[in-house]
Amino acid sequence: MRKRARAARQAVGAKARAASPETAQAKSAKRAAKRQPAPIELYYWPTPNGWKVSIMLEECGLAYVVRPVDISKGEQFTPHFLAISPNNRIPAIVDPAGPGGRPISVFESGAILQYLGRKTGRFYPQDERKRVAVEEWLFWQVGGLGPMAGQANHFRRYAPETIPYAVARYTDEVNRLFGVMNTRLADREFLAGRYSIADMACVGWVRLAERMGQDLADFPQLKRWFETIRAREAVKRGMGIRVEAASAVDMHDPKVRAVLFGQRAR
Ligand SMILES: N[C@@H](CCC(=O)N[C@@H](CS)C(=O)NCC(=O)O)C(=O)O
Repeated sequence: MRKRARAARQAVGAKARAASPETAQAKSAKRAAKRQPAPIELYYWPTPNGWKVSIMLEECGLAYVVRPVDISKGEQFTPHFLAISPNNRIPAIVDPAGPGGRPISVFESGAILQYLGRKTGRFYPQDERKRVAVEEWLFWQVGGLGPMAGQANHFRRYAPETIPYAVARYTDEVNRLFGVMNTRLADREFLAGRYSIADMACVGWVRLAERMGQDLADFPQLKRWFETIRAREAVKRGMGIRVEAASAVDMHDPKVRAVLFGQRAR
């Protein structure tokens, strides 16, 4: 008799469990979690270098989580971050599903863009001629536009005293580089023909043209290119990632300046 009652209770319990919507949801969430690869970790701060990678992740529809690195507080020097990015610079990524299914970390924005391009087969053509064109403009950005624009920004906005020679030197150089892009874009829609990681690398720097003393009205082809790219939904999302602490950074604060400027070998 007792046996029968226990069996009946068990049957009711099993039925209740099967019917419970929470249990079904939990089960399907577990199944989905198993199917979905773990997200890529993006070590990020909202700057033109950070945007390159957030744009690419958005363009490719890859799952990712943002790990803010507050470079104004020195978080780029933590052992954890240096193990991923030994140059103490953002951006960097950790892809848990790297080659061979094992995690991989990548630093340097250009290397990250190439890695994600190879991983997804998107925005980085396999055809050798097309790939060379993308690489030419990608390296042009990481070796030229980025550093020159960075120095122009520094001497125009952050130097403790105005050094006219340095201001003119870097402002002119950015002007020259914008001119190179403008000419390149006269007979093609994007830098390497089709929209690619080379365009993603450049767009954040063009967005901040004014800070580098440039007026996009002087570069009509570049302006057209910029407006086309900026209108893309993925680009809006990628450049729109907010980090609360970043908007509160005061570049005149001596503590912030001590972290960011005058860095020497450690
Ligand atoms: N060549 C590097 C440059 C990256 C870079 O300069 N990142 C800046 C932010 S835009 C940074 O992390 N600065 C931290 C610091 O100066 O300590 C790349 O392309 O990834």
